[in-house]
Amino acid sequence: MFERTLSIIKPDATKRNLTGTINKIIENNGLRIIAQKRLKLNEEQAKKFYEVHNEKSFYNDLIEYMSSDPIVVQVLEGDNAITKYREIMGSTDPQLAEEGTIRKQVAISKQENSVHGSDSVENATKEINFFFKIAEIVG
Ligand code: IDP
Ligand code: MG
Repeated sequence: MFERTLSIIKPDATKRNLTGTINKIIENNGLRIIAQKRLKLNEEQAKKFYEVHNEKSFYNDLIEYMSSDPIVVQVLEGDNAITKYREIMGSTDPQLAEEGTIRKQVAISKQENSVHGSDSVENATKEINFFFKIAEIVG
């Protein structure tokens, strides 16, 4: 399936000037970056984006972290882009991430894990629309 997915380069990565490094990995794996914007989420926006996790113990920390520094929001396109990007990202916990994945190579911890990628067709559409509304990300 030819798909689009929503990617975020998270604050820990933008702070360490890793946008280019991560983009290189994305492109080397055959995904095309068709839209990209650097922005800073406020607390309310971060809460809305991660509202599915609002019952989790890590939710408050996650909101504080995601609104602490700028992020780079992207739309990626390609064959099976959603699943493919999840594979390129690696496991949520970088200690469990496979060799060659973004998280294995650059992530700091389970929270500061450098990237986000949509996990389903439905959520990809939802997340792309979310960032279109707040920042006119297109693609
Ligand atoms: P995912 O980003 O791999 O899809 P999710 O379970 O959807 O992982 O969690 C969303 C984000 O919340 C993670 O990427 C990470 O930044 C943070 N997170 C998830 N689990 C933990 C945890 O156990 N401790 C701290 N932060 C976590
Ligand atoms: Mg997730």
